[in-house]
Amino acid sequence: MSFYVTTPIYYVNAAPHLGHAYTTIAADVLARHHRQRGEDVFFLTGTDEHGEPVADAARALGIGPQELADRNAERFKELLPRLGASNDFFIRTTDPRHEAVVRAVLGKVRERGYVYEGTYEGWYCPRCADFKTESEVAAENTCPIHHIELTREREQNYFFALSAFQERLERLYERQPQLVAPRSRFNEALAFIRSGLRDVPLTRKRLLWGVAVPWDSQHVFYVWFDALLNYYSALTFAREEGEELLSRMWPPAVHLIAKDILRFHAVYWPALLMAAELPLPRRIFVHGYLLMEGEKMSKSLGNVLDPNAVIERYGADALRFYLLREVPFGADGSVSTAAFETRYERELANELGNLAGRTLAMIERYCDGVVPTAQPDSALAAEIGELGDEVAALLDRTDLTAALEAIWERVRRLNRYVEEQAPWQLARSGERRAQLERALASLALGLRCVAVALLPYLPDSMERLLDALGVQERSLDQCSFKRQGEPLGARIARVPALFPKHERAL
Ligand code: ME8
Repeated sequence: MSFYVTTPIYYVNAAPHLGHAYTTIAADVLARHHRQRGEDVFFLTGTDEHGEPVADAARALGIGPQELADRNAERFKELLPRLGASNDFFIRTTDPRHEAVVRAVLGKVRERGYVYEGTYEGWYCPRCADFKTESEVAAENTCPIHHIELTREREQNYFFALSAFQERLERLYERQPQLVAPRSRFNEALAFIRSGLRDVPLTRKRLLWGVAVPWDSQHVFYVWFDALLNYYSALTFAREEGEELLSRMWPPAVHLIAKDILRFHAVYWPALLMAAELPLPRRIFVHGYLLMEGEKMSKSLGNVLDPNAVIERYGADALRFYLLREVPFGADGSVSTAAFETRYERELANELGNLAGRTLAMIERYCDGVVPTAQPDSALAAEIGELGDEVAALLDRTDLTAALEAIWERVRRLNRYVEEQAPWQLARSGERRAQLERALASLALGLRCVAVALLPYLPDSMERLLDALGVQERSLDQCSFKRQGEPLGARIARVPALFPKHERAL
């Protein structure tokens, strides 16, 4: 079973911000979870380096576009280990190997009769690198996303015959109701298709920062066609020669995107793949926007929270947890430093951190640091249940927030169990030794279940916790309470607080 997951490739017109980190973290959670299921996983991210957004930003800085791309691609790359991202490759669209694939695939699309020459006229946003339909144009001819004035563009272009795919796309949406999620986005994309597709420019003449069109040296490919093909091209060169990534990984299991680029992924992309006779992605999941002060947080609007500040003070795990816990995955949601600090303190430090700290400390104190091999509590076993299956089912629906909530319910349950059992009281009387051992064995098992399920979300801290607990296995099977074995009988190690409290605010 293969699982190929992608993020959008980010524009290098500016440095990465929290919005980019968000998609990357979500993709990483899915990649890590599927690895725990023993699947063959490939996780791709990278940078989109051509087109007007990049050329304009470079011009404003007085440098060349390649120089800007090199500078900012490095910043996107550097952010990945800081986020704890376990991507298998990082693609840059100025890589000549990518450019060659773009030329080959789009050349094939032309050979198959889906490219023709014509004149285009319409409203264009240089930040979106996108033509707006009449209904999308905001008041006074502005872009609804960037609030800048749109320009009226008229040019001689090569066109992609998107309209030829109208019926095939409608049929695809009928056949594959899971293609786009959440449902509201599926409906939105389908409504766009049903409203009647028009052909779209495939190349641009004025703009010279792009992949040269092989059949006409006056043109470069429109950046979106170049960009979308990254998902395919990467697999042709991301690994050593002889490794068959394409046949192993294609088609993608899930593309993660935000709603700003829905139309490109849910309409143009399947049409392009059909035109090139390539299998289609299984799923496109559209998450919402992180909002700060009620606006989409974006580099061009300037209201940006630097993920680096959070990571430096609290670590990547805290940022990962906060974003996926605070904002229901698929919906828009506000983020703030105050809400971050509250959740960190309440949930990571007081709930999970204390559960782990107390469990380890009690095993140390009452059992000389060895997890008792007692028969665990069957009532608790029923409540922890098949956590791994539950999480897997929710993540198969790309519901990262619900999966985290399902795990968190167990964290809370285990904390209540500590209070109910009050092992410190049981320890006072020798007669209740069996009950004490059962309680501590149950807590250690329960902690193993939640820590393994949380590994994709909190890879660094849960790795440390599982090591301390004496658990070697990391597979999802370890989230079943019924499965005994590790860490019963293991010698535990004490670790410093997983989520230390901080005096200073962000
Ligand atoms: O669109 N909240 O690049 P981009 C949540 N190069 N996610 C956000 C966000 C926010 N406030 N801001 C950005 C492009 N994102 C193209 C993509 S793909 C073939 C080409 C995330 O740098 C989200 O994933 O503008 C969004 O779709 C993406 O960054 C846009 O990144």
